[in-house]
Amino acid sequence: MKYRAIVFDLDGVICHTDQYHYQAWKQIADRMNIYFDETINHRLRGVSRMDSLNIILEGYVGEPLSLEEKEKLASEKNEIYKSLLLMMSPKDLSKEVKETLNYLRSLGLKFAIGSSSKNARLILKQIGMEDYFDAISDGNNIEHSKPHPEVFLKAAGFLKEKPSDCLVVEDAKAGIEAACAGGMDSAGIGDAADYNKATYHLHNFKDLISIFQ
Ligand code: B16
Ligand code: MG
Repeated sequence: MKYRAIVFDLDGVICHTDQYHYQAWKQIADRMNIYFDETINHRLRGVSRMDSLNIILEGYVGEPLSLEEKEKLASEKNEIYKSLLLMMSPKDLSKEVKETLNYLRSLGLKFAIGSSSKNARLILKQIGMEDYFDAISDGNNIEHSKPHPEVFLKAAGFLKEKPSDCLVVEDAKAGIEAACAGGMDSAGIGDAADYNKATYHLHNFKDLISIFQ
């Protein structure tokens, strides 16, 4: 087989939390009279919490905020976001994703999560996948977020595999760039499906299977 392991991004690949991120940031933005819509929300895909806040603050008219004020806003957003995540359940894991994962696992591939989110474990618990992956590399074990390769290199390390033996699956362009920077092949899906830096272009999650045939 071409690869020994797969490193999956979480949000936008295994499940979808964009709406919850949007609703939580929208409450913060509205309170501060900042214009925020779905298009701006789209730019937050795969981006860390603080970098997301900085993108939203591009629309802020007022005195520049201190780091302390920014941290307070990011943490308020996170509390709202976490309460929204409690609405997620195993129903948020699609049949297609579940069946594809089970098939790929039956081929003997190792699986890791490579997510920028500090809430990755909570999300996995909500969708009933907390014990499914062999390793979880997330926003809690990295210093640099995507497009830096750290989150994926750590995932490969946790699996005890060489980066070149791992395939990264990503929905964000920053994530595809992170894979390239780490010397890893990548499969782009969703927003990153047509990105020319991706090794493979997936229209559906189940298209992953064709890479292993
Ligand atoms: P948190 P991924 C990313 O997850 C999301 O796509 C991005 O929108 C979010 O800002 C980031 O996680 C940080 O999330 O605030 O929960 O730490 O796509 O890398 O799985
Ligand atoms: Mg993502």
